[in-house]
Amino acid sequence: PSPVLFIADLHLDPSRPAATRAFLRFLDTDASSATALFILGDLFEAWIGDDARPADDPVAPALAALSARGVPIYLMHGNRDFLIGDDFCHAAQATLLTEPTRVTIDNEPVLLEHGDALCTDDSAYQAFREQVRNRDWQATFLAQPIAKRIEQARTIRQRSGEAMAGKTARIMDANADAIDQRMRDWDVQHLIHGHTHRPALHQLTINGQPGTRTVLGDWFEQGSVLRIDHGVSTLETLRLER
Ligand code: OKV
Ligand code: MN
Repeated sequence: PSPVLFIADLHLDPSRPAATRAFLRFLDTDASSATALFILGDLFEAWIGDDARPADDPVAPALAALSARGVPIYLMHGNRDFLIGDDFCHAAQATLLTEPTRVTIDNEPVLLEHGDALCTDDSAYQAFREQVRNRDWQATFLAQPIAKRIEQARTIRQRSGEAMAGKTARIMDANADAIDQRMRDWDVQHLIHGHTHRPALHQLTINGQPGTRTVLGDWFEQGSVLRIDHGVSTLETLRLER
């Protein structure tokens, strides 16, 4: 059924209220007439645990309101909000998807993921990812008092900033072999992901057959929404008002 909407990399944060405002407006307008909404990671700029969610957070209630209007919401972790848990998903009335997830849209199998796992040229980042996506690391992190978590998050951010500074755009992009491998492994001709902040509709050949890789954009200067309507993909931009 159509239209299905996909977004990623909103990086919502109190420091950029325009993005949150645009997102809330999007939920009340475009998303309200969708068949489903998929959020493919990095909804939030940072997430240090569901128990640290601000009491006045407008996002979970707005998602729950959309869900109550009959639009199913599917949420995937990104590299910044991988600590989103069951409490948040319950508050948002969203279903957490594991990565990657294979869905059928307009009769076509499509693979969904955040996209950071495809950036295999960045081995330092992949080592970090392995560490923080580990159950024990997460349990240890979440067992700390919130003040300690904030402190550790600051250290992680600082380290990542330093590590990123010396990296080229190519190292941080999705690797063509990783894409090919993933699509073959999951037997799909279509892949949708975010993370690289390079919105595009790519045509490619997988297993000798035509395929597509759709990359969602971020919500920094404008919003980015993928609409699939009767098998036709459109990457739309949304204005962010000041
Ligand atoms: C990118 C690299 C991190 C290298 C985590 C709270 C948490 C922020 C975070 C922000 C930065 C990861 C998650 C990133 C590259 C690193 C580390 C090393 C070598 C928390 C707030 F989990 F503690 F709650 N971060 N990112 N590194 O941008 O993906 O490249 S990151
Ligand atoms: Mn990301």
